[in-house]
Amino acid sequence: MVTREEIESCNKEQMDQHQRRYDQTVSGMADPYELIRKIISFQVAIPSWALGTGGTRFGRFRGRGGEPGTLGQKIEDVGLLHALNQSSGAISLHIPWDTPTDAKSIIELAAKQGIVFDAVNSNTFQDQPGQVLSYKFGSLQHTDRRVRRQAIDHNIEVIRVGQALGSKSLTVWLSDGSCFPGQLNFRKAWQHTFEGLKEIYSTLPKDWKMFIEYKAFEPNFYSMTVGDWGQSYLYASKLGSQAYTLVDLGHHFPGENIEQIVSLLLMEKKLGGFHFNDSKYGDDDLTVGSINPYQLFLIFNELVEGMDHQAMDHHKDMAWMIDASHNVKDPLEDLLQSVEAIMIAYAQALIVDRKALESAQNNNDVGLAQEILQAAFRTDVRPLVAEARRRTGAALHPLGTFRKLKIREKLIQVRGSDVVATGL
Ligand code: RM4
Ligand code: MN
Ligand code: MN
Repeated sequence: MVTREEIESCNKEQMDQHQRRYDQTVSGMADPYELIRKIISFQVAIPSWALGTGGTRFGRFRGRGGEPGTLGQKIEDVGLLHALNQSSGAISLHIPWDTPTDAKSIIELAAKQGIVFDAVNSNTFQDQPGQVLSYKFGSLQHTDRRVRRQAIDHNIEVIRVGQALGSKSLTVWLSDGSCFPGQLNFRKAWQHTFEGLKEIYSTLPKDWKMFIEYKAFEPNFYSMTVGDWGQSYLYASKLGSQAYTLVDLGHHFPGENIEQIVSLLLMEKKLGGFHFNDSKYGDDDLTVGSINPYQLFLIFNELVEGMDHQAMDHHKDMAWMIDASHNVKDPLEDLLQSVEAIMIAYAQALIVDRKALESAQNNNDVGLAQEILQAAFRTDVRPLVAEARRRTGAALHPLGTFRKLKIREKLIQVRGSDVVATGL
């Protein structure tokens, strides 16, 4: 669908302008090559459910078409993104939305595109056709032990699916909770959930991690059984060293200090995974960096600081994923924008003058500390990120190249305009 030559020829047209901007950006930087090296190795997984047009509880509008109708086509889509940016070399599957029927051929297809399998995600927040018992009143928290059993078995099955693909982690996001006061005994709900997680955890292969994702509200609106980082941390720390908290940016109340949460979880070695998106009022899974890029930068600032403090590998020691839903934009364009926003915030965090910041903090020089952070945030690092892409054979401008090469039009030609991808 897109070749290296096509990308290169688009790059060629933009090369003069790029070179000028790049020279200017790196002129004052001590070691731009080290920055470029880090940017190149940073990879963000794409969730299998984000490749189609999403909807809201008020319905779903048609997308432009050409959406992936099969898991194979979803992998092709991630391959397209990866060809354009060389930064999204992984896919995260949601089971049962994207259960592979033939693991071997799926692995081969992914390998051809340079794609690996990131965390597998279980789904006990919906009833599936033919499912025996309903999750209407929760899954692992349920008052009926048979429903709990069904949810535990599903998670164990998801681990098995992931093992066949080479995944190394399971993400458990539970929608369990209650909609009205009095509906739930909080303590029993917590204990049931913990018992279930414990059983799932006990089947985890030794080289796997388990991520407990929290969410402040929705679909339950009065209480969530894994509602905040404190609850997630409690489960994860009681479970053991293979269990971690997963932070999804959209799962907080407006105004929450997510960067502080990140910092403390890293301190406790309990931050395992990350779901990127943006939101203004609640979890609306908007394009990363579209509403509050400064917050994204502040979060990355803590991530880099905390990971460096523990000598963690920025890429390998954390599961990075986009978790978004696209109601009005082309999903592939939206994902390209999200990855770009992540790489920009990451690069900005890398150029924070850490020594100067530490000394400003020690001297309680509040004004200077702010200046230092904002100096990094206000640096236009886009040419640096573009250069990292160029060096790996990707596009200087992924979105522009996607449009120029008419990739969506080609997908519509091949797949038609009526296919609807599984997912949200
Ligand atoms: C949830 C949560 C999970 C995601 C589902 C689709 O809000 O963010 O990570 O798998 O949505
Ligand atoms: Mn999520
Ligand atoms: Mn979410």
